[in-house]
Amino acid sequence: MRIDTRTGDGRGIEVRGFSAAATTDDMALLRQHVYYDKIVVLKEQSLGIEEFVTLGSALGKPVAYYEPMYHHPDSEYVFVSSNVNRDTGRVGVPKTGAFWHSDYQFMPEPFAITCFYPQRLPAAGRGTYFIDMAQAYRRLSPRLRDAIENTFCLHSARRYVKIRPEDVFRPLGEVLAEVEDRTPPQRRPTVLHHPVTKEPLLYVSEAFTYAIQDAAGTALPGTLLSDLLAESGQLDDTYSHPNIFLQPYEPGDLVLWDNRTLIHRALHNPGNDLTESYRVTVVDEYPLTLEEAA
Ligand code: 7UC
Ligand code: FE
Repeated sequence: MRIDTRTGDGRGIEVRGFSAAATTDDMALLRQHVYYDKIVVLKEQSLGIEEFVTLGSALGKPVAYYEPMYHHPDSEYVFVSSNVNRDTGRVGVPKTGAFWHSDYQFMPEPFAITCFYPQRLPAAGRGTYFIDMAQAYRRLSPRLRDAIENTFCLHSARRYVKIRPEDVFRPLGEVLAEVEDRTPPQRRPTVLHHPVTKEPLLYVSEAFTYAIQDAAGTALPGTLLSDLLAESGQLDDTYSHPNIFLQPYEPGDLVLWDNRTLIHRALHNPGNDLTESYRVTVVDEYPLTLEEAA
């Protein structure tokens, strides 16, 4: 295994010669790089479903996505984003994650690491935009940094939960009530501290964060949240904000990222080229944030 701090077009560090037979020392090293460098790209991989899940298991504990319609038929731990129609029917869900978010940010236990493995890349335009929220926090204006001290945010997936094929003809109100019941809002400090790097992170996303409160639970103005989204770069639809960077994909890339520190937004092909990707998400032995460890 060779770790290259030289980066390709994206910001991730590159690893060549990674093999599924990596030692536990290699895996521990890889995990440290995920936490400290935020993105690690394993080049030239050709893993089957089972090997991919095994890789995830070496980094943490894989979690099956709560909604089975995303699962790969051979493993519930593999989440499939795909617009491919096979003879045998569809697999996974098309155009997932095309909005700023962190995976499972709306759940009680968000993932520590996301392992993303494109299977079929369109001719042009498949990549992932990222924002490092530790950097976004450091770059906040002093006014905003002061204003969010000792505040909390509410997160919900409600705006992005996908309608399931079996829900067709159900009353929308009933479906919405079910979403609230299965995935109730989560309240978290607006600024978290990464349990490994100890860095302060701005923990808000355009897709999932919908309200900000003081410590007593009193609502703070919505403009405070929209200012946070704007300053961190999440309202820039031209993607030219200095906090945004694009990680492009080459065939064989398998990308690992720190899902606490980074938020991401899928860049899907503007046309309807066939595209498919797999992902395995894991939790680690640390709490989401240092505050929870205390
Ligand atoms: O279909 C999707 O875009 C899935 C999204 C609502 N959740 C992904 C996640 O892991 O949080
Ligand atoms: Fe995602």
